[in-house]
Amino acid sequence: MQRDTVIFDLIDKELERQRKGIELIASENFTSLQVIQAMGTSLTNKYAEGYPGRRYYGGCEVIDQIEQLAIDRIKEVFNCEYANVQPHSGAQANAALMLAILQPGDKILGLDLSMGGHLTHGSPVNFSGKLYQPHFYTVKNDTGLIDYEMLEEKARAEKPKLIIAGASAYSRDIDYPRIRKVADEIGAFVMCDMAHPAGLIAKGLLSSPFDHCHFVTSTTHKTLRGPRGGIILMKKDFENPFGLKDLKGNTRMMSNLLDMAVFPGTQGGPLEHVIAAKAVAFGELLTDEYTTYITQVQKNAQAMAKAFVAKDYNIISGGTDNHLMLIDLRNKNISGKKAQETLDKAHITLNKNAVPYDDKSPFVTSGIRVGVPAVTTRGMKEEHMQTIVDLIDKVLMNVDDEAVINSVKEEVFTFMAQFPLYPELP
Ligand code: DSN
Repeated sequence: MQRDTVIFDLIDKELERQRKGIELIASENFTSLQVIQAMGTSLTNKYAEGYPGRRYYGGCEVIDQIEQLAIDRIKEVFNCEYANVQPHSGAQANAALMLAILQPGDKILGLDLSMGGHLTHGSPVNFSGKLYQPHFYTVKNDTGLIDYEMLEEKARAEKPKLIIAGASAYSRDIDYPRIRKVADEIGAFVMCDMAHPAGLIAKGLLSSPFDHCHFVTSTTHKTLRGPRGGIILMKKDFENPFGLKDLKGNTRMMSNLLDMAVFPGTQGGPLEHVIAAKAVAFGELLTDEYTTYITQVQKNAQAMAKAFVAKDYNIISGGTDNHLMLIDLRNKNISGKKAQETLDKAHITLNKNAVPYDDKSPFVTSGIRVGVPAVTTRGMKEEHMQTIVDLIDKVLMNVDDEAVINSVKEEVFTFMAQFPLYPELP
């Protein structure tokens, strides 16, 4: 077959874009080359519906070993009893989890999307807000911190079946014991969606949700630095409280309900080439090299936050405990949209983001979200964060000056040339 040069040329262009620019999207990262290599393999050819040792197709003896290694490694990373590595994404992981424990119309309580939450935590445009009855807690206007009093009040008033901890634009640690306490009081499950800070949790740099949440979900491609995908974890398996039994009359364990909710509940054939790449990344998580990396992520985020504050940028909550920060640009008279679009021209990539109590629409927004996992993978240290903030500031102070934006772009290219990305690739 003729090589598809059209697509491969575009793939080369995308790699070039990634190499030359400053990547600050908080949910992105650069995997190792071996993670990419595992994905581009013959494993994509294989159907393996089911789980290791209990598949619906023949020829799964190799696939079984790969998937089992992925399971074993991620269980070791988080010291937990149960892992399902098949969810195609974080959203799929959350969908399966909710399918396993909720009925349509059941109430759920999560952090409002406009306050830093996530679509799958009850947004009306998402399955979670359509199938279930969503209720929300917020962050406090004055501190930017989660309003735990409101969470407790809503929990007691609405008695949701599920309380969701976790966020996609929140820079502080989370008080899981406090959430569990009110959940126990009303008989609710607690899940943590740790998609963003998972890597920091893995290495003890943030509080662990595992002892306090019945379920933990995550993506695998953010701070965990694996391929795009999702996982569902439980520190301890337990008997399902719904009285569901298997064909032999034994009460099914939650692990069994979760497995069934992923397949056949919400997915078909697992992406075994991605699961192999997850296994590779999970192996990397167990190394000292990864611990050094993720520790540097936290240091870089703090250095960057300090540099922004020194230039009078308003960081929600005043700083960061994790890998990201949310910046309110209203004192700079620039919208999030304008900031994102102008920074893009200088090859500095980040996303516009609503800030708490935003008066602008989600398409415009008053803020930007900035994260350091990707630039830390490129090898940057605290001192480089100052350079990045200087470059961002230069663009944002000159949004209508093409000459300045172009000169920053050239500075970005020169700066990034020091930090090679996939030097083994052409
Ligand atoms: N889209 C992801 C993020 O950027 O945080 C969340 O799913």
